[in-house]
Amino acid sequence: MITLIKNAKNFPQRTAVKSHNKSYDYGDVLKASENMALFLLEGRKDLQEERVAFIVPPGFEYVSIQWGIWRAGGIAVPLCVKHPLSSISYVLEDTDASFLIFSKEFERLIEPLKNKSGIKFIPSQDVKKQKGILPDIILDRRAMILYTSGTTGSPKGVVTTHKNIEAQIISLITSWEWKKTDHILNVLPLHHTHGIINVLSCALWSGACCEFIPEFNPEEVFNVFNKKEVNVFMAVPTIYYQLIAYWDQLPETDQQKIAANLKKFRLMVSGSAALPVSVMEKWEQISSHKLLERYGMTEIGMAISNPYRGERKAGHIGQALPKVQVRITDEQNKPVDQGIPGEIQVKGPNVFKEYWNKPQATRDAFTSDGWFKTGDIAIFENSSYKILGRNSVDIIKSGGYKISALEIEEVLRSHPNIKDCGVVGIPDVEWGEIIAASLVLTNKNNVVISVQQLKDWLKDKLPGYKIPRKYLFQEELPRNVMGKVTKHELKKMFQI
Ligand code: MLC
Ligand code: AMP
Repeated sequence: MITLIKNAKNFPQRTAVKSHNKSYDYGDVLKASENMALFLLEGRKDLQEERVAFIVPPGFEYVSIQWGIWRAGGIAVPLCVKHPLSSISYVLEDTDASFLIFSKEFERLIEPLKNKSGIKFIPSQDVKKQKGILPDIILDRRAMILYTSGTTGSPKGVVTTHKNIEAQIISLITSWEWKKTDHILNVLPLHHTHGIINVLSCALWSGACCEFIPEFNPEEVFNVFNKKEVNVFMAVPTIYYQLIAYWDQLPETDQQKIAANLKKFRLMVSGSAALPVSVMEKWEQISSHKLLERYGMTEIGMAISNPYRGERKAGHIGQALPKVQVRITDEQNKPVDQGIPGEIQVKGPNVFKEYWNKPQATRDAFTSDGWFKTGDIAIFENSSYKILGRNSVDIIKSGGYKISALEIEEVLRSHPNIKDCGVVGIPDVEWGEIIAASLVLTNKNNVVISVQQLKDWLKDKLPGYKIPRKYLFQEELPRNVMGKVTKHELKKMFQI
């Protein structure tokens, strides 16, 4: 049986979830997820890994649906609540989803999809009490597909099995000493591993409480902290940056109240992007906590972490987590000596099964002896790993989101007045990187396009966080002798 479910049966009366001003215990989650599972099964024995996409706000409903899909033997495909229709449609088609479960907030958004054949549309409020028997799910089965951007155009579906997910959870529970008395606030999106595994699933595995607010907002976060229940917090560096900026402008009495509450936390973690040393230091001044920085990826969960007990080094990501093998290699996939930079490669039960329906991409992602190639460049020095960069300029990390420059270029090129374009990430202390686009326009009918018109045009083609924030209009793009756009040159042009 899926261990998350088995564990929950041990503490039915403990509070599992707080959302929308209500508390739900583990018994409530078990009941609601059982109803969901039986509703999906409609008398069948097992969903046999059918894909079930769902789009609901963060909270009790999300958890019940996710667990319900797992208990019915389906593959959970959580959708981003901020994605435009085109991105949602892409995921539904790519996964060949059999179901789309949606709450009423999304009814209008998904309306145009309803003519798609082969998908059953389920309003979440239609799921009622059911009776029946649930299948026994073996852990080798596929459990979830999360979408991640890569160096090849469109996002790829990362498939994890229940075994992968359990390995990812257990290594964090052990290393960060999760307890059933913990109470975490989840402000992260629930279509990515950080929010789903590190925050939600670790809490629920432990019998702890996971509290949700509808979306990240610094004032709301501090309001919740001031209720003095939350003792664990995890976020991307951009969120810490924005919390600091908000705290900075508060009256001194409010600042002191927040600082006193933060001091009592058990653990505060940063990850998904490099934590600037300035942010780490300022947060320590406010909260008296040295943030625990860790490193991970959708395909592997978490791999490397600073210690829970012991020295947390600024600018470093720490050591390999339990049961996760990590090595640094050269371009021939040969391990390098300590102190030499190279690619981080990872092996272990935490590593994903495959990219959905992309056997070649899956093969390309691994060495011949089974190590996953992360594409991140690091060095191991003074007993700790330190990230130095990435081996592709076409991957951008902004606000903790991984973004493919190529995907954005492809969309921009479909604009009737754009002849050519180059997209790059520009370093930024708040966002990690800011997306910047250089455009060569066609002179068709002497049309001039404004940045605002472009942003409006992009809005229904790309999620907000993939829309470039900086633009440069050029006669031509910088290219090397082979004719390839020189992205490093382009980056410099934005930084002048
Ligand atoms: C938003 N804005 C941006 C931006 N995103 N500006 C520059 N770059 C970006 N990427 C601007 C908007 O234009 C808007 O400005 C304002 O910020 C608010 O927009 P928003 O859409 O409301 O943003 P918000 O929801 O506040 O998003 C910020 C955020 C979000 C930090 C909360 O980016 C976020 O949730 N990030 C976490 C992503 C995550 O979970 N990644 C983990 C992946 S897993 P204006 O002027 O219009 O008001 C992984 C593995 C691992 O990486 O290791 O964990
Ligand atoms: P994603 O594909 O969204 O899961 O993003 C994974 C990527 O985030 C990794 O490949 C790294 O590039 C980056 N990342 C995660 N944690 C850190 C960190 N602590 N420091 C620097 N980069 C990080």
